[in-house]
Amino acid sequence: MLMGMRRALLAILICAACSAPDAGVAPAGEQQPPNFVVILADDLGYADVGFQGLQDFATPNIDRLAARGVRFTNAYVSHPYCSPSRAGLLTGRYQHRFGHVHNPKFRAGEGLPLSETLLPQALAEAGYVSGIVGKWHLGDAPRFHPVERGFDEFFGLLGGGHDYFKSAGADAGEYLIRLEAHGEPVPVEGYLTEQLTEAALDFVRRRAGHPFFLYLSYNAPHGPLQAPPELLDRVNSIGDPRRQTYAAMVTSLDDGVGEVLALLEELGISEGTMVFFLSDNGGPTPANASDNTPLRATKGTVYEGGVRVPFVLAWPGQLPAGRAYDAPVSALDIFPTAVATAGIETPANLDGVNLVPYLLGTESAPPHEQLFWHSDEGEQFATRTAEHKLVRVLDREPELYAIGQDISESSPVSEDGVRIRELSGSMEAWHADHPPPAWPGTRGDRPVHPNTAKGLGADQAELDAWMERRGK
Ligand SMILES: [Ca+2]
Repeated sequence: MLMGMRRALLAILICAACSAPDAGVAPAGEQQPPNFVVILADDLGYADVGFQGLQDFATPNIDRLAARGVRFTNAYVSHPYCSPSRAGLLTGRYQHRFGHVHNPKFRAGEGLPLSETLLPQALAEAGYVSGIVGKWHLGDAPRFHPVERGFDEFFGLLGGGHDYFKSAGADAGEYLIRLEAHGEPVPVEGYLTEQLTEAALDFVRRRAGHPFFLYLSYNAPHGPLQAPPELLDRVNSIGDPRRQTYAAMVTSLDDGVGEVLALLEELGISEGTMVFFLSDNGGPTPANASDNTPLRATKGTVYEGGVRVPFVLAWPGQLPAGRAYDAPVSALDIFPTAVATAGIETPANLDGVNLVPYLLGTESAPPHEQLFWHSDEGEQFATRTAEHKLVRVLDREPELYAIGQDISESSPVSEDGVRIRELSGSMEAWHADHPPPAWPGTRGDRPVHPNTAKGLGADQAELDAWMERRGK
């Protein structure tokens, strides 16, 4: 086992040293780089998987994935809501760097700026075939379509959510429009989460044998709260009907994870497939009856309940199994982890890092000294180091937490003015050269950031005045 792991690692290291465009496709007889499967839940609560302490229903399949991989106990996404978080995940870059700081409005011509390279585009250099099944939410105009952004196949929904039981014609709204399957409109048939699982299994069956990347982007358990009777029956011990429906939705997602894992096993490619599982943001607890315990607040905020997520990385036979990794990591790390493992030269402009050396112990320092968040719609900034987290919300005093001990952000240590100034300064430096939003947000009455109004033209005095107005 250990020797096998060493041999495989050697092959990866050799591969990682190559930069030829086809370096990832190994000749016959050599170690083939792994497939990548990213399973993304939508609006899943922090406490709503078994390995995070879930009590009132079960997620045996997601837990099985955690047991065969590494569970990150300080894992974050780069934004507290859907589209910007996905933009960060698929580019490996803080989405603020390219103005993707709002959800794109449906049929408004807004989407992930074409300046950016997405993970499937990078993996194509090493011969990977990529498919997305599920929610896109990175622009519904033709130029932003997944197949224009590096994916070879798309089955799913272009918008930010969907009815789980029905669809309507081409003129229908975002949540009722027909799905798209390989370029053709198709209706929702049965229960959408199960339909997406079937499409994912179909992709794997067709593509196995060649290096592939599957982005399985479930829209569950994002609203609307809908589940069929047979799923509701499986969680009928839950008294609250909204929580029961949510539990049924997560149960279907968990079933899907189990079916994907079973197929990888059936095809004999479990050990040749790196599987990531995470949520795109924290639970919007009032909206979908999710549970973020013990975190503070919800989706949409830069408190932990908005940005800290369940996150697993499994690569059986290569990475440790059943382990926890405690240093802060980010969804931004998925891109560089995948491209480095595929043997592709990692672009220099990424904010994420390849996690594999950290998980193998060949790198002992933490992957990130500091992480940052800025949610313009809520006028919020946050940053965290291993020890501290600073939260700045418009018109409120800055809040400093000893986040290593105070995961619930319950007791500010605001007397530490020096540390607040240090972290505020680094946050402002991080934000200073970000471009204005690539399109407007939906909040009409918010104060306008100087860079929003002037492009990159705001000078330091204006930025200082802006920060002053936000409240020290
Ligand atoms: Ca979401």
